[in-house]
Amino acid sequence: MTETPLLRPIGRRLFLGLSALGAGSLLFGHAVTGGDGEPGLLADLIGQNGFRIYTVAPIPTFDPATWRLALDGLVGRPLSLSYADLLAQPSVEQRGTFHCVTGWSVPNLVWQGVPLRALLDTVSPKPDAKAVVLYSSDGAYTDSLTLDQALTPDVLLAYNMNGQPLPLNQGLPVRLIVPEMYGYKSVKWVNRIELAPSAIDGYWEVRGYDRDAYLDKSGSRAPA
Ligand SMILES: Nc1nc2c(c(=O)[nH]1)N[C@H]1C(S)=C(S)[C@@H](COP(=O)(O)O)O[C@H]1N2
Ligand SMILES: [Mo]
Repeated sequence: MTETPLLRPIGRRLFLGLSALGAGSLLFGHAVTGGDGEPGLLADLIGQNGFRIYTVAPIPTFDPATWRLALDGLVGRPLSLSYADLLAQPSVEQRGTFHCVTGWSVPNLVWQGVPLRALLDTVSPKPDAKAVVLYSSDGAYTDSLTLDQALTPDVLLAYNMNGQPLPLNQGLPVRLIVPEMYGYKSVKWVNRIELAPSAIDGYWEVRGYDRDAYLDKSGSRAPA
């Protein structure tokens, strides 16, 4: 299994990129330095609990007064949730291990959030909706799931990690958690979920990774 690209530490590009990241990201981690880095990755920082903090674009700001999560596309009833609306939804807590395809994992995490399935029920997907496309407020990162994958009960829009709101650089206010798949499906800073006729290649999938990122596959990198 080939899994080197994201592992290579970031060199000059990181330092060029860091100025755009703002102070927030630096409060939570040190830069991993040296080497030339993966084309497409802006920063690789050391986070809490063994996380490596990845971003492909400057970390977006979060204003709870103006932030919205849109559910739209092939739906009967589009929805726009404020942060307060999101926190008011019935929530669940799940324990799990977070796995990046490059080889690092973080065990024993408790995620709290809203099952994606519950929100999808609310918007009434149309019969031709077969996938969800997730967008990030960083303006760059995307990913998708088939509708069947998105309806899996443990797929979560998580806003708390270990009892605390997500750190800004880990997706504040909300990120996707797909327990059965590698972390690249776990879009941070989700601000739009579009119901679509088919799945699309997300940010890393355009760069060679499989759309189906199941952990038990013997390598989710597409053959070169
Ligand atoms: N918006 C956004 N979401 C993202 C990424 C990213 O760069 N930008 N990286 C993905 C990858 S490859 C992984 S492994 C996890 C890393 O999560 P962390 O930064 O909280 O460690 O976020 C995923 N979601
Ligand atoms: Mo990853």
